[in-house]
Amino acid sequence: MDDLRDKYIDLIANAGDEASLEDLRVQAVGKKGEISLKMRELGKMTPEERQIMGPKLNALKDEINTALSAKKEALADAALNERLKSEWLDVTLPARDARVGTIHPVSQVIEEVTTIFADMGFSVAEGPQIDTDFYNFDALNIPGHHPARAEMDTFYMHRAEGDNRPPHVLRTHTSPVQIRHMEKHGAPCRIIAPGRVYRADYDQTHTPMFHQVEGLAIDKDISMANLKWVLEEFFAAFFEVKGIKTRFRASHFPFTEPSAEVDIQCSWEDGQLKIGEGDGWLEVLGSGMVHPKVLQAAGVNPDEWQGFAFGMGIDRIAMLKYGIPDLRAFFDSDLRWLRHYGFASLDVPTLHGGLSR
Ligand code: 2NM
Repeated sequence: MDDLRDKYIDLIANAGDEASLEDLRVQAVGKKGEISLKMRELGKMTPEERQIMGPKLNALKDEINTALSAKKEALADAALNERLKSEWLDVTLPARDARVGTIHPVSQVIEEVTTIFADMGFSVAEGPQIDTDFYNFDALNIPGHHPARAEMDTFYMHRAEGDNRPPHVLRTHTSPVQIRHMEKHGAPCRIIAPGRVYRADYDQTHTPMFHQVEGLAIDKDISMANLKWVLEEFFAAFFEVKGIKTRFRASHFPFTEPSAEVDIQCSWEDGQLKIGEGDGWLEVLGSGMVHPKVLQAAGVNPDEWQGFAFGMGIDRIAMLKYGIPDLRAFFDSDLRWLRHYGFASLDVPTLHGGLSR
């Protein structure tokens, strides 16, 4: 009995985990364990022997059971301590660098342009990026045979055979927004239409999707003089140079008559472009008096109303203002580029605070 005791007490003390401890329990005090077998032998003993051996065996069984549960508890404690060690977390460690997103230069410039024109009483109009060829072309005095349609590198939407709806295109300019606005709200009006436009063209200076802002002012006595004032006011505010000069050159667009291309004053020294000074010129905008046929197509009586319109590329004026060299990088979603040229999200442009800081 002493051997049995020493054997199990020793084995229990050296058990490495709960599984081997359970094996030991079965081996010692389980139904067919060594102690149980010994207890069964009690039946073959004389009453005198049984009186001695019975309590001894029971005491041994108790002792082993006690050792088993003490060891089980010790093993569980050790396992918990191991886990706590490996799952330990220093909550006082500094957090990872906050990776804050930035506002894309195009979004920033749209906000700036909107702010400047809002101050002159213009509101923002929006419309679909997929539109019919009527709104994109016909209403703008660009009929089917007109070379401007071919020049536009238009993306046409696929049409299934038997589809009799009018052809749809990705808008090549935001002018259809202005047509829809006049149709719906009539005259007078003062709106700008910023947004995405599409032309099948891709090289150093062209991307198949780019951004445009067009403006439209219709009233009873609007003239080119109003156009010139509004544009000079805009350029002075946008490029943050007082008294910036503009140059109007006669041009031609189907949707305006007369038409003018507008340059802004600039200097180009030691490879440095400076806007609003010097005697160089940079073309930035197309404009003119809205063609009577365009007003007519939009349901505005040209005998009663007239107005000016203009259009310019947002991506291009963003490049000029913020010194961004490559247009194509605008749409690469390169995080390094976005962090470098992007704007803080709370740096909202205001006229009094300076449009950009
Ligand atoms: C330009 C140049 C000149 C223009 C015309 C119109 C509309 F819809 F009112 F007729 N919106 N924008 C316009 C005029 C656009 O972009 C170079």
